[in-house]
Amino acid sequence: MAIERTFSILKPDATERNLTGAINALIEKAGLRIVAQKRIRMTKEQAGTFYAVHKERPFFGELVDFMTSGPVVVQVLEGEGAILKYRDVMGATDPSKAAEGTIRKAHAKSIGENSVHGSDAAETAAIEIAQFFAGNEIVG
Ligand code: FUP
Repeated sequence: MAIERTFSILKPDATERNLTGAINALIEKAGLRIVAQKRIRMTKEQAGTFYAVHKERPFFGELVDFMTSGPVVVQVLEGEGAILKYRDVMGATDPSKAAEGTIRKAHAKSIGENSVHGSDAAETAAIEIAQFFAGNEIVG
């Protein structure tokens, strides 16, 4: 399996509860390397662009409001098969369906406030990383 990069967000429900370190520990324990990281406050425009694929869904407005309600930590993670590996470490979108040992099982509050985002494919990973990081901010 090839070395990949994926895009991660620690969402406002996680930063609010001071879980950045606890979640980063699970990421690193899984063998993923945090090769870029910054704490930002997302604008509504950034959140709308990021979740444009969900624009027509009933939860879109709430999702943008939530993602802009507090600080987030945006990250680039690197490792063998990083995209699928991080999806495994995150667990299911709905925390009541997430497996034991996953970030969402341990920390997510609900399907909306579910602590983390991770890219779902190589194409989206590249687009998402480029939305938040310049090339020289990523140090592998
Ligand atoms: P995931 O890839 O696991 O983050 O899940 P999706 O891309 O399906 O959903 C993106 C975000 O939309 C979720 F993290 C939270 C929000 N969402 C809801 O609020 N309600 C839903 O029913 C589905 C998703």
